[in-house]
Amino acid sequence: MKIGITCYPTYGGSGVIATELGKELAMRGHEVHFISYALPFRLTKYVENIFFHEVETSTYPLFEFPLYSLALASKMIEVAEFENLDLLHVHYAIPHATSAYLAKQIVKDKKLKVTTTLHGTDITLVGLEPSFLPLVKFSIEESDGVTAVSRFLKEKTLTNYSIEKDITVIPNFVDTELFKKVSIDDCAFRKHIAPKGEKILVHTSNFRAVKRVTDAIKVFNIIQKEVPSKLLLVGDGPDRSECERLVRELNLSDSVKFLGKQDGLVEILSSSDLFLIPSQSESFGLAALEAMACGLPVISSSVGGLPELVKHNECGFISEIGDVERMAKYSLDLLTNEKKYEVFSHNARSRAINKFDKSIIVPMYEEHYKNILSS
Ligand code: GMT
Repeated sequence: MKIGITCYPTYGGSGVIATELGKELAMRGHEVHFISYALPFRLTKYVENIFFHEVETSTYPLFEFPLYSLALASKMIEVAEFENLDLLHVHYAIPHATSAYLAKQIVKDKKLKVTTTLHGTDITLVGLEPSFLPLVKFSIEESDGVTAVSRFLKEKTLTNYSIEKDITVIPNFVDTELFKKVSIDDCAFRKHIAPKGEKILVHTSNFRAVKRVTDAIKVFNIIQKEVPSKLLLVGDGPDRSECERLVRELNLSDSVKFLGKQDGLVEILSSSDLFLIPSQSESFGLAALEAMACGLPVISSSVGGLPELVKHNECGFISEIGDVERMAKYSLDLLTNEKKYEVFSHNARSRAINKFDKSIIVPMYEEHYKNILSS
């Protein structure tokens, strides 16, 4: 198949999934054309069968705001016609599904199909803004296929947008051959962070309000009073300053490390013991899946698609949003009980391999494409 993929190319789960999917599809012999304003950040090296088409927005003085959605639609038309695409697969509904709808109406060859993958805040937050809602609803309804990354997100979409549409649930996936614990025996990173053999907790996110990163710090504050430990905060975003303030206020500057955006996630996860994800809203929780693949039990809130990923009392623990006391209690339970920790760690990796490995999920997308193309 010849597939056009559009996603946000910067840090973020939807861009990661779109890029890894494109890479895997190319490995399986499909021709993949990424269409976006920048090279997706996980597309770091040349891969046969993958092509990148940059969307450029013109800067005419009259346009106070860049016309990205229209520039994207124009590029989609150009690529679809010139490369003879079978389908456009857009990740994150806003504005990609709308641009794709426009492109589909305009391309000369009317066989072009469009499928939209709903990822999270496109449905649960941004798309619900009254001014956006009708546009998002229309663009979803007009897509030839729609997928959602969890059962939770599917239900939310059907209810919140009063849509009667067949939505296929295709969960996030991970390459468990890549995301696996690397030997930490001689790991300089772990020694540097925890020279006295302290436990290491880790949280990775884009530091947006929905991630409740301050809760991760509050959970850690309780834990470190009982067990010598360190907290690694990976990523960056709007709430980082507030988090830094809280860390100073709680006198935790020596034990909480802000690492910023990082590429070497596998080494960081391999050096850590527990993953914290206390989100307010999380349609799936790709960051938690990557941690599980590296054998980290997960302490999470009970929102969105997280309970579909984290089996409570098997590969982690789930608590109510904001219940930092309980999250800390669960964390301490695992950090002070080696045998239990080993079982949870093993369960976490096994679940990632058996349910969410790329070899299981990518064929689901191929099947989805076949259904759309034959409809
Ligand atoms: O909403 C975000 O924070 C970003 C968004 C994205 O586009 O990167 O993340 C969403 O998509 C991921 C990939 O499908 C999911 O794993 C995340 O759970 C989801 N985030 C939220 O629902 C908050």
